[in-house]
Amino acid sequence: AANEATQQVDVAVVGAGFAGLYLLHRLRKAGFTTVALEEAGDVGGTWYWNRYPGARCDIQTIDYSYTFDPELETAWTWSEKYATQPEILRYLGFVADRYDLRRDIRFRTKVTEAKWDEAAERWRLTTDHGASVSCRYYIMATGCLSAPKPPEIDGVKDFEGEVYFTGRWPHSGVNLAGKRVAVIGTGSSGIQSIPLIAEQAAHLTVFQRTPNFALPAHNGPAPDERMSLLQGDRAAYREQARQSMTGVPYPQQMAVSWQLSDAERRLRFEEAWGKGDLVYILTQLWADQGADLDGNNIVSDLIREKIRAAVKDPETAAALTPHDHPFGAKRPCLDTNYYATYNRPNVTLVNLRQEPIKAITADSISTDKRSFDVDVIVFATGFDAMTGAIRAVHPITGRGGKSLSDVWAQGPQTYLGLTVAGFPNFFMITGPGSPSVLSNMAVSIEQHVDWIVDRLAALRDAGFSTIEATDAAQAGWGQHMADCSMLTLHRLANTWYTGANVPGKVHALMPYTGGVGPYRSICDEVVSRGMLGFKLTGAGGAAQC
Ligand code: NA7
Repeated sequence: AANEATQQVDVAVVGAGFAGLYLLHRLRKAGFTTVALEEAGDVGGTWYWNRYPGARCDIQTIDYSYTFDPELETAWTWSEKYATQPEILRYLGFVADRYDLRRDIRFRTKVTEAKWDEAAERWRLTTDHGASVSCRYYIMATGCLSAPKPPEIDGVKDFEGEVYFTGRWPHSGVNLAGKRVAVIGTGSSGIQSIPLIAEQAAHLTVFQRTPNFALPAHNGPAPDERMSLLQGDRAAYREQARQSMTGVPYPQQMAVSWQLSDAERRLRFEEAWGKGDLVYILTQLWADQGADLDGNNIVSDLIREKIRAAVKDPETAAALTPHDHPFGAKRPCLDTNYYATYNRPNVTLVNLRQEPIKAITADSISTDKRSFDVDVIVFATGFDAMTGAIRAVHPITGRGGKSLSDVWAQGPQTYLGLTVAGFPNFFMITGPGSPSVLSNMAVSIEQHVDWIVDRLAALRDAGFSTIEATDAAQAGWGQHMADCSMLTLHRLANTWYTGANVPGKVHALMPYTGGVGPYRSICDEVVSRGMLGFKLTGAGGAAQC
């Protein structure tokens, strides 16, 4: 039974990042009462937490922006091609103020449990404050890279120096001047922060397990050609992004690698390298680069050449050169001076493939060959991606007392990445099974939010009170996911896309690899075919589609 502390709303949203903010805005406009529950002290999600030196978005900011309100688009001007974390956080704060969203957000409030009440047809969310929320619909907007992974290295607790996680960087900042610093991890967070840490620290030792492909960001003003495309016809530019494979408006390449001469391929590659654009180099060289190993090897080799040219010491260059995965199968990084940083006299690279970490003591990190005295350890060791933040609400109990953790014991199962069979009126934004992390998140978030809010409004207007994916639809989506995954190279790398970075996590390629535009068409088709794959109940009748 509801107690006095229970807040009653139509829709509860968990998270006040890029997704949660837009959800609040849309839900309100659609006439739903709503509250967002946010663990952080303010809006921003990823951009609230990840304050490490050098943190930036590596999708161009003209593309990594809300598009739902043309007036908002012109009210905000980005200062750079790739904005820094503080600027993106200011943007999200600006959006929260402009649409007066903070009044419906409860900050410093963590959702600890969620339970579907079958009789009342409502979700009940418990928070760490003890107060609970009763809602008709429960939406997780908790992000894909928001649950930091524990360091998993023996002796971390014995270390008596300073310890930082890039994903939980202190808001007061960190002074590394004159200190001996260790960075563990060379994904995007490591690659962005290492050059800046090296400038401050007395000495920086980088502990690398797997080298990553990184491309120069060439940051600066937004490129004229992209700006004039956007400003020339904003609506068309945004529409092309929505229909594209990645959420950034680039055309599908038609030429395959073997149709091009060596000289033509090199020309295309050099042009792409000069642009400093991850999506461009991932999609615009030749059509087979992301789907076929032969086409991929050509670009991988060209990047390896660049790494060797940038790093003076051949042994260090060799250690920094990826050979274990196709380019793009693991999330590549954008960098500013990353490889050149290893030419500095105060930087040492430790290749953990050759000398694994044996122990961390009170003041050192030792491998089986050497010991390094350090004052500070920075863990840039990544996240329990895509499912970590969802499963952090535990248990999420659906129909018949089933818990989401049990249902996902063999890997996440969803319908469209948006819903789970057995969990009525429960939705996820950029959940496993959606394009999410293989796309420009801004475009995917808007598509998910629009689809969900439009459906909730339509169901309400038709008199339905519950919506739930059918088992058959969910199994079908799983099969389609598996089929699509055979068409790209993502399955060939051990990454956070597959869960391989978290010990014990089930190995399954979590994002949908079929592309943003095709995914949108499928979601729209589900609607035009009478909510295909969903069971609806309520006073409006019962429908099994
Ligand atoms: P990532 O990309 O998951 O990178 C984490 C890095 O930390 C990666 O190099 C890992 O090596 C390394 N790692 C993780 N655990 C360990 C242990 N125990 N020992 C040594 N090294 C370890 O996370 P990021 O935060 O950099 O980036 C996440 C995403 O944010 C990024 O892709 C963009 O989409 C934005 P591994 O490769 O697993 O061998």
